[in-house]
Amino acid sequence: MSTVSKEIREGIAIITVDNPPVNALSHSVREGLAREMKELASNADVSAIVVACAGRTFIAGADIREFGSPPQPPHLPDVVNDIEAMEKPVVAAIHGTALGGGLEVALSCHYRVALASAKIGLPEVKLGILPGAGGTQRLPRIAGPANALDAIISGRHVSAKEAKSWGVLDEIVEDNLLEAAIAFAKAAAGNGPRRTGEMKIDGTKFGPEFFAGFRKSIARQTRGYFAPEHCIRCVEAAVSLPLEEGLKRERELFQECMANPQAKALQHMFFAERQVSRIPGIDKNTPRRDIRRVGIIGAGTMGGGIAMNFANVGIPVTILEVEQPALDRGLGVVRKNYERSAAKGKLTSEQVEGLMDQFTGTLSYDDLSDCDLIIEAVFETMEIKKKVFGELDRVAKKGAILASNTSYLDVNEIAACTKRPEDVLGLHFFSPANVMRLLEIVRADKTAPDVLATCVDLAKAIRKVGVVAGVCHGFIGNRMLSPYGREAALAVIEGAKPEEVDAALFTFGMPMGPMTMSDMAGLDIGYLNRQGVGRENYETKAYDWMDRLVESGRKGLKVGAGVYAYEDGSRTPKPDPDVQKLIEEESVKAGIERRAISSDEIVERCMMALINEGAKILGEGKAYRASDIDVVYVNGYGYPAYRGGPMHYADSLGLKNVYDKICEFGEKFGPRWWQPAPLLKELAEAGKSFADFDRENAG
Ligand code: 3H9
Repeated sequence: MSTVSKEIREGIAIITVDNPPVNALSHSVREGLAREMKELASNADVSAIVVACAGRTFIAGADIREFGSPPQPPHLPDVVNDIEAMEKPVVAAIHGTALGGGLEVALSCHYRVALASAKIGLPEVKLGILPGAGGTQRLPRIAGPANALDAIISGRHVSAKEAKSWGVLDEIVEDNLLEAAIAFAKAAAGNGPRRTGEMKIDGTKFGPEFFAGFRKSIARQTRGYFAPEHCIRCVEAAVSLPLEEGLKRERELFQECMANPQAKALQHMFFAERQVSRIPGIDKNTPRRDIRRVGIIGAGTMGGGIAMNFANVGIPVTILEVEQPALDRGLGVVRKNYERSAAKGKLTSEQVEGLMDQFTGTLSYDDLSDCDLIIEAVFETMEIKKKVFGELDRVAKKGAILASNTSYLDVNEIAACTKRPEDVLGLHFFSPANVMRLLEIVRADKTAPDVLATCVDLAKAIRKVGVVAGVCHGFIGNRMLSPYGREAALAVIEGAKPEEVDAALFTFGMPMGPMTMSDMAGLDIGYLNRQGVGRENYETKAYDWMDRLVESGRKGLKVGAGVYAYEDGSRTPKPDPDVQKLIEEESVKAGIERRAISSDEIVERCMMALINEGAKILGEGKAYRASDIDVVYVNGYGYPAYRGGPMHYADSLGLKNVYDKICEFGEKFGPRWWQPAPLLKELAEAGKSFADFDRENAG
């Protein structure tokens, strides 16, 4: 069956795209649109045309799955040019999301009618490319260069209301979209086409200063990314060149983006994020449990942040603390967070009150008896966690899911202290829990499939990206962080300055270096970890200097001194000569002859350590796919998405090269920390990649 069909009603042709799930512009859709336009141009029975879509959305863009293979004609830029060139008015009927190539099709139509719930956007930049079918030329013409730049660089979804205020939409309707679009087309039939490409921009208002200011305003958020600058150059072309030349320029810059490795990496991330919810043994027939009320144990920063996620989507929360002042403080912090959003205009004061109404505070475990899911976010020791789970086992209703927010501890051991281990799992949120997108869902040995399935769905419902991990020390993210941090700390004791280590990894693309990150998290956290379970992971001289810092009271940013100095309450790290002296003393004590260490060596050691641990996790089955590990690192640790996560980055280097490098480090620095992961060795020797592993193991 064709993905594009046509019906003629009283002189109006209705072209319907039906290409589930999101009506992407696959080859057959482009062909169908081109075919119908050609036929309708000479069809004397038709005076106007409506382009609509079946299913849940208007066209959501080019078919990203086709990007890997040579493009097949008709090409999208030609299809949209043909639509715009029609002599009969063409009206787009938009519901759901008109994104990327979908919006480009809509912009090539002469008018646009949309449902009030519809959204439009040009999210190509998130895929490492730019709108390549006229979007960068037509959107500035109709919405103005400032709005166009905002949309193209942010890639955000713009509401119908805002899009109408930009002039992109002509009419918004609450329902009966198709009828409204047909009526619009009938009324427009006598007027002829109104072509977006023929609209004029007043270039005098958008000179070099405007663009320089814009570049400056986005420099921080787009650091390291290739496509944004190319997008801006396209909009500059829209302002200064006639349509045809602008389109040519857009084409050239589009090809440059497509050829850049960042496009591949970002497209990998797009699909990786959509893979995470595919869990072997679980499908749509696996039963789910109803989650109507959530209980949270602990109203600290973590507990409060976790609770906000549920309140935000209308799930009421009972939050438990041991003492009233701690409970009041916790709820006070939640209120402040919401009020801060209100001050930024993101919430009204009524909405703040509505959200706060979702919270019930309690000091009694018995009040958790009506909760369907209870998450503990208490102090990170096994003893305390076991006590909490003992209480939960006593009060929780039958079938309630019991979750621990532990970041390192053994969830099997926690589950075993209840009489219902099948209801127990880990839900590891990342701080600040109301902001960070990542959620590690830790599947314990006895976790029931319906418990896991419920939590995977729940992650989506609270707008998180939920990645399933197996039980091991630190799960996926923190387990990998450990060797990464070790190499960074070793580089310091071997001769690099902390600020050199940070600069090297910041330049690589990390949002901050590991030293600054440790100061922010609190050096005492790592210190405590090194004394506790899993201490064998830290048996190295790497941390001696950090331990001494903690013992001398330098616990990090919160006390104004850590690896760096933070003068007069400043949050800006400043190298401290006292710390440097201490480091050098520790080098002597450890018998290490300090040497100059290049940024390349710092980055290579940290990255190879990360990749090798990732390969171990994958080989042990603690992550289902390499791409899940990439999702964890990009969403939980700020790993540059444009490198596609550590495992994709390894693939881009070639696994043979990665394996050889790790062997080389083993010879240089000793085998203790540089045993190549067996899976890495196997893949490297077979000439395969982590992506091959994922493909071969896809369930
Ligand atoms: C572009 O247009 C370039 C042009 O400017 C120039 C060309 C010359 N292609 O996200 P979901 C799949 S670039 C192929 O879970 P939701 C997705 O993988 C494109 N497949 O649903 C998933 O498959 P599966 C610019 C796509 O309701 C299924 O559809 N457009 C595409 O949460 C459902 O997706 C974009 O970047 C695609 N374009 O969200 C829009 N889109 O079930 C990208 C989705 O096998 N898409 N799939 O895992 C989205 O943002 C969301 O999918 C959308 C729906 C908001 C539409």
